[in-house]
Amino acid sequence: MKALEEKILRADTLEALEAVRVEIFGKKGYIASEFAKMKEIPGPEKKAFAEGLNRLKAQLQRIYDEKREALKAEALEAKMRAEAIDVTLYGGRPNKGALHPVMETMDKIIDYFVALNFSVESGEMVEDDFHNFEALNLPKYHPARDMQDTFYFKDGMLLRTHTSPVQIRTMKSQKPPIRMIAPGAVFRRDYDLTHTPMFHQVEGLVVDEKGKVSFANLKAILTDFLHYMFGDVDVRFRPSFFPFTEPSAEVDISCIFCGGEGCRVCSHTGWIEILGCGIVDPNVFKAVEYEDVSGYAFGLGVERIAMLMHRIPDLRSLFEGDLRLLEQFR
Ligand code: 2U9
Repeated sequence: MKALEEKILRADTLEALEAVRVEIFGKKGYIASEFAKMKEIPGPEKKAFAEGLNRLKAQLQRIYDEKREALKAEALEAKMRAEAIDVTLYGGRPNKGALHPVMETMDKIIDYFVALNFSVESGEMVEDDFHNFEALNLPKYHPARDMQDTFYFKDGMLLRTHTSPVQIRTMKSQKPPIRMIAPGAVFRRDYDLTHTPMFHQVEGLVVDEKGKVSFANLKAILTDFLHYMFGDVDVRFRPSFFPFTEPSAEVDISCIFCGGEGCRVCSHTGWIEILGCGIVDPNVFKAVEYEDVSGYAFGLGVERIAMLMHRIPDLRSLFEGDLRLLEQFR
């Protein structure tokens, strides 16, 4: 019997103990086979034999139960040791986010005009033909409406190609005078070093009684704005064309990289184009049924300005969500 007892005590894992249990207490185990011998025991001795066997079984069972409890406790102990967490260990600090350089630039632009009492208006990104094109003096068959440049939906709606529909809707819902900017995302089918299918614009519009708003006002405010954005730069207005303004101009600043000497960034011209502007075309006022007013408007691409301010060579890198780029703008 000592041998069986030893077997139980020597089991060093719950699995090993289970094997021993089957060997001793199982259907074909030692105890069962001993009871099977009963039928060969002569009648008078049966009782004593059975009693002895039951005693033995109870004794082994007790040793087994104790051993099992001990092994279970050991296994639990080991599991807890393996899974222990030292809550006092230093865990590092959570990564703090930061404004995306495009949003930071947009905020800086918005701040300037808010300080001058411009309202900040917004609208929908899905627009109709009237608000995105027709009302802006871009009639049917104008090349800017080309499928090549504009994302159209099947029902004729489109993704706005500029924020100008916001100005149209603002003029339709408010009376002059209007001093507003429209910052937001716009969409064009374009993808290369300096173009992405989605980018951000800030456009501005000032409308007042005829004669109260002049090209001189426009020149003054935009020159001051560009000094606010870029510091001590030269500013020049160059005649240009936009369907929604007449006359129109493009505005350049002296190159912030070479100071006007000429370098690769400014294509050796000494100047960098920064925004477009003009006096609102009378056809635009006709479309919104405004009479006896004059106004000026301007527009700029936010990514382009962010690229210049941060010397980012490829516009697409602003939209890849690569933390190695974004971490440089903390
Ligand atoms: C209304 C009337 C006039 C908005 C204007 C520009 C000139 C312009 C470009 C700058 C870079 C677009 O993002 S860009 O490619 N914009 O040059 N935008 S005038 O004129 C308006 C807008 C709305 C009702």
